Amino acid sequence: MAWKRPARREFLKGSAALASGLTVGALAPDAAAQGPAPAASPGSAATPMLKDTSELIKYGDRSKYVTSVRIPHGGRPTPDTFGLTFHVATPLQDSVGVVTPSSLHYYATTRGSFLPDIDPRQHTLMIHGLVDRPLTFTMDDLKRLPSVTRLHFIECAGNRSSPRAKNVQESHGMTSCAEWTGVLLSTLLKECGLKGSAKWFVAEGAEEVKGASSMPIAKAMDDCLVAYGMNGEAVRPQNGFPLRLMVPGFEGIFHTKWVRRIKVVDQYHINYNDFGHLDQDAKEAALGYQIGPKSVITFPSGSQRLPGRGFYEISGLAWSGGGAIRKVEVSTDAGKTWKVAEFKGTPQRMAHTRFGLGWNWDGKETVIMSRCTDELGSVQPSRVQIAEHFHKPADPSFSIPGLDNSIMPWHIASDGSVTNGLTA
Ligand SMILES: Nc1nc2c(c(=O)[nH]1)N[C@H]1C(S)=C(S)[C@@H](COP(=O)(O)O)O[C@H]1N2
Ligand SMILES: [Mo]
Repeated sequence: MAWKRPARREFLKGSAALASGLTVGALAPDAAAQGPAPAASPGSAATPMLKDTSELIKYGDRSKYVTSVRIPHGGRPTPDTFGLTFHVATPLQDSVGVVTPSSLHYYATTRGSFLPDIDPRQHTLMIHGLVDRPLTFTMDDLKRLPSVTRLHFIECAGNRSSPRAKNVQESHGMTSCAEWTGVLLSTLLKECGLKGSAKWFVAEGAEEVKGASSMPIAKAMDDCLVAYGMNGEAVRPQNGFPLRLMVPGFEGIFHTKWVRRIKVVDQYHINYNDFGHLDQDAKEAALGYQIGPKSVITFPSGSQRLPGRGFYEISGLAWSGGGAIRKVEVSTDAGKTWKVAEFKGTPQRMAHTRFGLGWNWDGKETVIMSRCTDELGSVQPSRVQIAEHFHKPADPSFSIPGLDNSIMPWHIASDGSVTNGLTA
């Protein structure tokens, strides 16, 4: 490597100057003093060594120093009256980049802690109803067809900027983003031949009732896929192994896991999942099912603590059911002024987009927040704007009906502790 590693102190000075021309705060000298010693060369006596066991050779594990874990989602009592856990939330506060590792992807539970345990050699997907040729595909059949690989988020409708949430895992942990590989549903439907009367489709998972939803056929022909791959390997059992439906940008509940049957119909069919989705006009329904535009700051966020004033890169995620994210703005003065954040990588359609903004914290109490705009020009609203829309601007107990894509503020106290900005 030609690049020579600068001393840590110089590096911090350099980056802060680059970012904003501001002086390095009180943090930098401390950090320089406490910074890690230069890494010893591998194999030297100073470095503890991990034994490369056959398990590690076969399927690697993360470092024992990395302890980030999923938690049962707190939106409902867990376990509930029936002993069941609702959903399991991903630790967004520790996330970097845009891909959620499969082991940390949030998931919807089904029948408590029981999961369909499906032998892929036995699994089939049947497509029937208003088609010329009903067809049944085995997993091998599906893997012979042209595939697509796309980055997409999934988000449960229960994800909300709740004043009760202590941190971003509790408020927004029911969204994740993965690289999904599979076959476009339009490829399969063209194979079957759609009849002219086809207007809706119903997807059903292995549990027969839960997971069944009615969706407009136009969405099926646009960008839905049946996915067998997730982040470079098979979809995990918790996320629908061996096959799950992806309905990019629609509420999580439509992304039928363990999908085994798709019926093409001429009208809306009510299903177990459709409480709250009673719109029978396909165009209205499609809009109503779409998530966002939505964004949240993941660092600094609730339960974290800034060690002192000085330079920080504020980091977060933005996503929308309406397409790609076009702009993210960040406020570090409780919404008085906004700065345009930088994208880390190219925003993808219906995928998490990582943003960052360099910030020099002066050590004073403040509130930080982000808001995004998607490719349709829709802008993420504040809670107050949504309350105004429902004619309840001054009601402190106002809770947002339906999907909540409101701005999430984080309060930073002068001691650096970060808490929910809706309650502070
Ligand atoms: N078959 C089936 N599919 C399902 C569900 C289910 O209970 N059964 N839950 C849905 C809900 S409520 C959500 S939010 C998403 C979550 O997808 P994930 O578990 O892969 O994160 O799956 C959806 N698909
Ligand atoms: Mo969900």
